[in-house]
Amino acid sequence: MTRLEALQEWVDDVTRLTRPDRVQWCDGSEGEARALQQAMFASGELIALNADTHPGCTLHRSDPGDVARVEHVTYICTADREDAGLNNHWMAPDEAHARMDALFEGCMEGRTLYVIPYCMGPIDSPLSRCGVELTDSAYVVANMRLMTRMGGAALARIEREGRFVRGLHSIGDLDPERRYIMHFPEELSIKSFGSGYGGNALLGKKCHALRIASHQARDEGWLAEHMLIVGVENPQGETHYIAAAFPSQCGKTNLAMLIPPESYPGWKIWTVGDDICWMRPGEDGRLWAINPEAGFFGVAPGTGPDTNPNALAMLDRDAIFTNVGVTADNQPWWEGKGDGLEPALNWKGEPYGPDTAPAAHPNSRFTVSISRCPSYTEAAEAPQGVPISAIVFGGRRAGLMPLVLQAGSWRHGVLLGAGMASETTAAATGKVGVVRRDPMAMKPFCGYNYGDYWQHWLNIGDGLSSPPEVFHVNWFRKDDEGRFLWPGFGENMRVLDWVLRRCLGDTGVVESAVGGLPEPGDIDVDGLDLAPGAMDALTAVDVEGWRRELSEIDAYLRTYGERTPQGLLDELARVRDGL
Ligand code: GTP
Ligand code: SPV
Ligand code: MN
Repeated sequence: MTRLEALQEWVDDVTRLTRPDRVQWCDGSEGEARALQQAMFASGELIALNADTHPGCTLHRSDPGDVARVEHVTYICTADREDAGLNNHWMAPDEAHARMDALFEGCMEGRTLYVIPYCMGPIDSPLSRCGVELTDSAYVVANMRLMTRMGGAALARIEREGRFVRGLHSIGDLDPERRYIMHFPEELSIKSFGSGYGGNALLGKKCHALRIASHQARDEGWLAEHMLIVGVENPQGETHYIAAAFPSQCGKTNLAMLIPPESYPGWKIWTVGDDICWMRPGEDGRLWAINPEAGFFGVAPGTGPDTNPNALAMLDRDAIFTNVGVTADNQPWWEGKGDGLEPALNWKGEPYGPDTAPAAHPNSRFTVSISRCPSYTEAAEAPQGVPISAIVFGGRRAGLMPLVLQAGSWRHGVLLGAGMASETTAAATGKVGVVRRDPMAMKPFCGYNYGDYWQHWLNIGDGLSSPPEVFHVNWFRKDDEGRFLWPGFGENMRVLDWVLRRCLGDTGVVESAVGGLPEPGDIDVDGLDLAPGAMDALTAVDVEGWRRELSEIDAYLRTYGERTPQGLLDELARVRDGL
């Protein structure tokens, strides 16, 4: 129940359409969470894990056909098709509503409709935005409770502001043929049917905080991005914040909570966010960022003591695991966990063996509150956000792209972002390992025409007197035998160090046509076991390769026709001439 008429009317309308047995308004309390958990244990939707080794931890096994985002049935429904752009699937709003309402009709019979008021961002921040998700999935409620500020305080803000994003979700019958994720950015609403998977079902995350928010941000003069936010504190106690955009499963969670190598005594890493970043120009001419989320929905495989010890440390209590394996004594298990244990059951609950590997689905995930992260910082709660010194773009590229490249200007930085490409991963259904264009790591998440989006990025820079420096990194370069050239993970600190020294003007740079590169020896490789010649390969410019790359980027940018900003094409021409 609410005193906000518009909200009550919408809940009543949805109740009439979907016909649930009961409606439950969620308050986000402990008691509510415990009762829901008990109900899910009873229904089998959730399984309790080993309470001695993992108190409060649970496992959810999803439908085997519902394990990732589904980009081919994700739509942006704007009145004008052009506004959605080639980067999105489009459907006319009327048609989309009709199709979705037909699916939702009576779909909650025998089920409970949960009303989830949530706030994306600190509850008292002017940068935060609220929404209400209506769902028939208790698993969604449990996840939203960790991922957002959910319940009474959010509802109070919604009632005060009167404006909120409306998200309607049902798992339906999990039939992939009857699965759609529809966005109506002009109405601030979302309709999602037929999937219980994170990005499709936790509507505060990709649907609201990226697709709807990016559209809203363009109108209101800010940015909603697929970026981590990390603070780097030097031994003098000064902290600088970096925002970094890598595509799905390309290292954001890992970079956001890395542990510096031994050669960095006195340095500290502070985690503000690992997936989404909302940034606004401040009165001081800098960009200020908040993490709209309150938890992590992180990739489990590969999370081990050598790669991401901070993540491992937060996963031993009060976490929800989705589609991981379990050991004989019911501990969660995944490839790369490095605990010396053996899986007994795979993610489908089948006895584990060579024929039923891998134990964990490649897109298996953990959900956990950000406050459990050892490198969590209270700065994540600051209403004004944190000032951003550097923006870093990066992708999964076996060849060409160097370890790190610095843009010569904001405009060049926007080109580096718009020219991004990366190998596809298990985060979305479809082929894995195919290089595709993924500007700013937003290909699946930009809620409007990419051409307009790049122009918006250029405009934001024009309004900043102290814009962040912009960089491009690549942790995933391989040698001819397919081995990674760079050790990655905690060692990425060495690159962040160079990035910050460049921001402060404390070190030089080797200028090249495609961007600034580290001077030989300027990236500290003390204690690293690099292959001979690795550093040369990682910092070289392959002129022929870059010619081909730039001509591909040119052709790609031009597919957006009249919406491609002239400023971006001019910048590209400048770089090509320089080569
Ligand atoms: P989403 O949650 O899908 O947006 O992903 P993310 O960008 O947060 O990716 P995440 O940090 O979870 O990493 C995805 C995979 O890449 C994991 O299996 C990691 O182990 C691996 N990975 C992360 N950082 C590095 C790195 O520096 N080098 C290498 N080789 N692999 C990495
Ligand atoms: C991603 O795919 O980029 C994720 C996971 O962060 S999901 O929230 O499911 O989109
Ligand atoms: Mn993501």
